[in-house]
Amino acid sequence: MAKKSILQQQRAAYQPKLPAVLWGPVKAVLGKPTESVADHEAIKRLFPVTYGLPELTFVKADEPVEQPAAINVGVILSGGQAPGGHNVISGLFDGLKALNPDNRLYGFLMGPGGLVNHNYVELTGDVIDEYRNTGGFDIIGSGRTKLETVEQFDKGLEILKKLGITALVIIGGDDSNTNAALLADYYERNNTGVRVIGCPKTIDGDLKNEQIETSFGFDTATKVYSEVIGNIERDCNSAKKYWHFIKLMGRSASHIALECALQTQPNYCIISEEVEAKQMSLEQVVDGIAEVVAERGNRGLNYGVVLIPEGLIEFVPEIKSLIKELNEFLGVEENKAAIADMTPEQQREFVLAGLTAAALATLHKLPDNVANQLLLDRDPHGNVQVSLIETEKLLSTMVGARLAKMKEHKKYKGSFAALHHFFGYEGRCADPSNFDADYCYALGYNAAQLINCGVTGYMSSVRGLTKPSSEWVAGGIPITMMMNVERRNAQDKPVIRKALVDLEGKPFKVFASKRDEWARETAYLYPGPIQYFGPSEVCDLPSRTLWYEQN
Ligand code: FBP
Repeated sequence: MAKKSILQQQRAAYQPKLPAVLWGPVKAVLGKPTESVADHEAIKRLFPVTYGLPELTFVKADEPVEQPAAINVGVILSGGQAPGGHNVISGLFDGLKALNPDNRLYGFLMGPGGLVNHNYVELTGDVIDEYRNTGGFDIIGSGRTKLETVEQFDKGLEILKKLGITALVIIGGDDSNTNAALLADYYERNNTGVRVIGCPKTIDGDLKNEQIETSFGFDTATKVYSEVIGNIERDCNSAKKYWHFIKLMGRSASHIALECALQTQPNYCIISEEVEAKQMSLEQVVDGIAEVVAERGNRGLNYGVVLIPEGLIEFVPEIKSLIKELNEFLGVEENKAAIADMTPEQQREFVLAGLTAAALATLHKLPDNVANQLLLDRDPHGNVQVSLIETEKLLSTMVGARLAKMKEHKKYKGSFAALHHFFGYEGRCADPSNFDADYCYALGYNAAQLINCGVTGYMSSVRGLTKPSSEWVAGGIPITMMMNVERRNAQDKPVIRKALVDLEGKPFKVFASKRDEWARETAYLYPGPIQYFGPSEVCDLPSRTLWYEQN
């Protein structure tokens, strides 16, 4: 058994807080039939059995409840790690055992691939106890295998039948929950007797909507990044000689960058969604930063902090069109087959030959490493792997060149030295904050109740998250309700609509009202490390984003 740190030993004893409604037996209250967020007819066709299901809310059962027959349940962790995944599993385990001590839980290994390839382990009490309140997904591992073909569904069904599993919980982001919905509908319309429940996971914070207030992991990851950004700000304010360009994970949406800006008050923070809304070119983005650097430099302040969301490049309109064109081209089956056996150099030539003049012009403006990543690197869901693109270096180089020009024109007299950072992996496996520990445990415990109700195609939902946890509302949301049709890999696909930063929303408005002051002044805030022990106003603090959205 691995040795535990002193904090880990103390933290193992933490008992996550559950909503009061889940403290005993529950009764499901069903709402009205639902509709998808858009493309109703198309989504209905694709999900003939699970489309239109009602929202479900749990209330306390008013009569004694008989113990249900024992069942076996499977669980999968899908996609990028997010703090709190282990607590979803421990909540699910405890919820199942509370329903019937003979219930059993199996974990499929290394993501959805474990289901297809029949790799699994039984999760017993001893195993679960080792992982309570810890970060990481190492209890069963995670992976990005996309579950969407009938062959995969049938292969999965073989092992589910063999293990007597009648419910599967998929813990994942928007793409993984989309796959969970496909699987749910397929198993239901084929009368397999297997139900599927999703759980909202991703540090990116982009799996949220009117029903799902936040995805788990966002709170902890942003607290970790904000701690380190605060430390860098303090270093910066002490040495007074560097500009720090900090790229922050978060894939497409800028929720993480915005949250960290609200927590640390840097000199500059780019919000990709604003760049797109204002149709800004890369040069204009660079000009925005250079102006702040020059204004401070001219007052002798040759230091500062710039936050950059990792997905920025995809939101610059000309680059967005380029990526769209590339995705269409790379999504065509003949093109996929043609490049399969080519060397990287041949692939590059082949793709370049298929692009329009406008796309080629944009591509030629970019450094080779960025161009190559846009050209060929995609994850299994067809997304550009933005975490691999060094936007922070691209921007600081362009800012340096812009400042040199300003100096020639006597508009800048400071000095500019840049340092680069990328925070992403540093926060994805941190021990969950109290908020995430409680939220995740509740999501898992609640998933057990959804299974017990016999529903399928639902996402576990816990709401009212800025209130004390005892008042949280628990229930289930039909996954099809969050869906629309989007273009992916040259095909129209049903997907959960991604939540981008709302430029009319309060978190952005608060940021926008303060940023000029933060650019000029040195107004840094140092949030410090996540606190697990101490006063509730420090330990149970929700993210600023969630707070502003709800208050
Ligand atoms: P999910 O969407 O699966 O939660 O992953 C989030 C994320 O951390 C993104 O922020 C990042 O772009 C991506 O994963 C990195 O992927 P990988 O872990 O495969 O390098």
